[in-house]
Amino acid sequence: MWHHASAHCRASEAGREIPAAPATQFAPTTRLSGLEPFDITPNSLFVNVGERCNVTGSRAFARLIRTGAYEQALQVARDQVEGGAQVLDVNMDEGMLDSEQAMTTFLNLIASEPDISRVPVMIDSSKWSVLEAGLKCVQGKSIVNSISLKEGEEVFKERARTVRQYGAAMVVMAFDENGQADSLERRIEICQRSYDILVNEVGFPAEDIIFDPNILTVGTGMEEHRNYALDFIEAVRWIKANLPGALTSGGVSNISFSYRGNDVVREAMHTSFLYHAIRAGLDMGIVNPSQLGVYDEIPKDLLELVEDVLLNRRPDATERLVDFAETVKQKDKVEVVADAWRSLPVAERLQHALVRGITEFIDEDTEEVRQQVGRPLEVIEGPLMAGMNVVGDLFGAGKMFLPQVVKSARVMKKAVAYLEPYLLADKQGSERQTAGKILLATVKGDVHDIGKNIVGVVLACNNFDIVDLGVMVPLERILDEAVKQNVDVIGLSGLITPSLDEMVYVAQEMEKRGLKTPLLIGGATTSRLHAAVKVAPNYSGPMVHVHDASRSVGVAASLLGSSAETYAKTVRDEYTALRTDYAARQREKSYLTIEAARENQFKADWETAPITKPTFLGTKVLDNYPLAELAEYIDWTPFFHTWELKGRYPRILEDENLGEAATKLFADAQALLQKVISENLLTARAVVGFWPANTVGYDTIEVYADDTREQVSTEFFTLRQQGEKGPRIPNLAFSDFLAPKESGRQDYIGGFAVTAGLGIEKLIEKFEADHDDYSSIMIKALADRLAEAFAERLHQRVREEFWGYSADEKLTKEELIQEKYRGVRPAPGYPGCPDHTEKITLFQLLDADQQTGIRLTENLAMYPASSVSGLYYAHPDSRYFGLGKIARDQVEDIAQRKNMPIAELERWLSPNLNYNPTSVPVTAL
Ligand code: B12
Repeated sequence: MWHHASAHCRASEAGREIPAAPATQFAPTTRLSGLEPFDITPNSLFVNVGERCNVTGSRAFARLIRTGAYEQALQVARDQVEGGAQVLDVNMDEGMLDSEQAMTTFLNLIASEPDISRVPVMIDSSKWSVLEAGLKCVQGKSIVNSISLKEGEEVFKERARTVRQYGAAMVVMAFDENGQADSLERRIEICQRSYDILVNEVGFPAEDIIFDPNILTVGTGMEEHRNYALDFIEAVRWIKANLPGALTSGGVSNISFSYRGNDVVREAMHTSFLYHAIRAGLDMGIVNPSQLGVYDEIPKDLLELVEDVLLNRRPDATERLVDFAETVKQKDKVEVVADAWRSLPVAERLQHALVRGITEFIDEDTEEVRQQVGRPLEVIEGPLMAGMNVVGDLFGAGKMFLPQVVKSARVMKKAVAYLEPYLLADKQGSERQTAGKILLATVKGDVHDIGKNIVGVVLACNNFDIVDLGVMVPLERILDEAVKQNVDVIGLSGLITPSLDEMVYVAQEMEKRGLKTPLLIGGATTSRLHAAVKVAPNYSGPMVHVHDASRSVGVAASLLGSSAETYAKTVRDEYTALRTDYAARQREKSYLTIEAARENQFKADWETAPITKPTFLGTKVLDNYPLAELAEYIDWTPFFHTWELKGRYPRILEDENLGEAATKLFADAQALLQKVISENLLTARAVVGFWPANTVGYDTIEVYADDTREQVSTEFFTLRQQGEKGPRIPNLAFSDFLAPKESGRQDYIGGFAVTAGLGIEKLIEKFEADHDDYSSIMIKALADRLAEAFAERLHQRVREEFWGYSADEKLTKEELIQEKYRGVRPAPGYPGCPDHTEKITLFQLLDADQQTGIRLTENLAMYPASSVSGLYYAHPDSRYFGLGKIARDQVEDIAQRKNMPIAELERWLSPNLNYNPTSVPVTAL
């Protein structure tokens, strides 16, 4: 605790009263802090409070906040701190804003920028709720600005106590039940009364009270305003003499409001006013440092006119200053750029901007280099690439993390975009020396591209030239483009299992066309094993599976480097060994026949099993689902994984190594998420349904048209584990969790499809047009999180409300994420139900395409990408499991029940087959 010097202590020991020790006398010190402590003593110099993070005082700042441009808003804060602000005033009072939220968001963002949050914050609002919202997020000891007697003594005391509880100092305005003090007498009366209540009744430390005796505007032409400046100055003098320990402050720019638009006059007024007020004892003030000059440097004629007004020295002072104001030309004031790095040589500035991901000055710096070096290409190959090499090295050495690298890439892209017209105009050609040209594509039928895009950015940062063909790219197009653009490497990406085969087809076609281009395989479902077993035998050229973005650079460089051949051969040998080993292990594994597996099914006690009838049968659509509600259900851990920051949220924010990068990333995510929520930039929509259903013949689920159960409307086919199990371990299928028809129990199954990605294209387009991969990846990652959160929230509502079998379930968000509830929602494609084709039945039942706008691609991925669909089982023992491999007898059996050619089903299930289907075009195993 920072406090408290004069507290006296009363200990009671064995019932004996110890007399209070006499209060020690200290010179009162006001101790504030951001990340660093900040003391104000009677000997301290005037304290500057930066005023520009104020939506009421700065139109530019208001616009940044309204449009969610928090990154630039942070720059405003940073500029002030770097320009010498010792405290940062933050004010979000604007009718169009959700001020509590804006305050919270901005303060949280500041907290993750140590170069800003090192100084204390002044939380500034006329609304108590906003002040409290602010108090909840600031670190260190802040200042609340302000409370007053306006709403009476009780409210005043209560708020003061709350401020005290939060351990903050506070500004007290000279305002009471009768209004704002506008004369010296009223100022004195209110400040004295406030002080007495605070110090004597509330026990508020005097040195934490900062009086603001109202700086009001002079030079308005109104007689009664003429003494305002003097009254303020005299009030300060009185407070310092009569209210021991208390500090004084004020909003300085108010004084000159009538001269808005004339910075020369305003600057002189602020400078002179402060000069006099500080001499009277003013401790701090909310100021714009760029509107402050040096008292002695104010031209004498101007100073005289200004002081005539401020000190109320002549009746015609205002008119004389107005006349003069019209004659002074605006001084050409160059915006003072506070950041020290701006004075470095331009190449170093570029490097600084690249490493730090600062886009603000990139155009002007790029232009400066261009003028110096002449040729635009040399700008890229010289200082820009030099900067990016530093980024690449830092990333490689683990000193920079993926989100920072993606931000660096954004700076680079903007610089290159700036140079684009010059490159085109440069007649001597602008073919850049790169490390190689790499084509990237998400294969046909797959919609996910976050992973691929990240890889693209990381490779581009390392001077590879990227040709990105996007998502759902048919193999013909991939290969035609590869040839046409003469690429050095082809990289394929995929999220779902059907994409694995798609990649095999690409490899086969490359072989057929006689290509020798190195092939990279990546994406969530791919693996070294898949590459070794399925891809390698189909392609004689170099081929490598790449686990993640950080490894992509090393692999690409090896494939194109001087020892490329040796490298490719090493990988090929490795894959051959892997394949042989895999085949041997497969032979060792024992599988049951499907009949035996069924015999060993999970047997629930269907006589006693609780079954609840859903509150409705058929479907229900939830359109335009409130995003703010979904945001609360986000599981953030996978979000960090997306950005290759591996760790659990929230602990990751404190992690010694990753903490700083994670905190920054999280702040950026929060800012964008708030913008998405407040401007409704994404639409979330879901359809949920329940149907009467029973299991028949172990693995088929009959869905009935209505509760008479006379007509079967459709069937789901579940897959059963066939690997041999230990004693009393069942061979599971999801159908085990639904009452068999012969049990006589009438059971129900549920289904859902949710998306949070409607409307995302527009946003992505905008970000990409702005060369902003960082935000483009960010919005996709957020939409994915919202989709998953939607699935979680909907499942909760299903249990509690729509199906209602756990009507009084009360779980915390953590318990939800840990799935401590009854029932499961397996999604086709997940390990227990890898058959994506069941999605077709599900979509028909839900009429999902029509009801939600989610479309299925030819490989049964859902578009928009941020979508999830699945079934609901309610049995208390229902659980998730992995299917493992299955044998041909089961595949034949289902193919027959599904009425699907066996070869087709084998294609869909290929990663799960324990045999080598002749129909799958894989040449060797
Ligand atoms: C997050 C997630 C989701 C999110 C978002 C998906 C996304 N952004 O990719 C949501 C909730 C939307 C989702 C939905 C679904 N998912 Co999902 N999902 C995942 C999860 C947990 C993480 C994937 C991820 O985002 N990783 C982060 C990104 C950055 O990594 P990445 O894409 O893998 O990319 C990295 C590397 O792979 C590599 N890389 C990627 N591409 C390339 C290309 C090249 C050339 C190179 C060199 C490298 C490279 O570098 C990247 C960066 O490091 C995985 C499980 C897992 N742990 O992988 C399941 C997983 C991918 N999902 C799965 C499934 C089944 C689905 C659904 C079909 C479920 C359903 N029925 O609703 C849907 C399909 C969605 C659709 N649109 O069709 C399965 C897929 C397996 C299968 N049988 O198909 C997985 C594997 C889960 C599982 N164990 O079953 N999913």
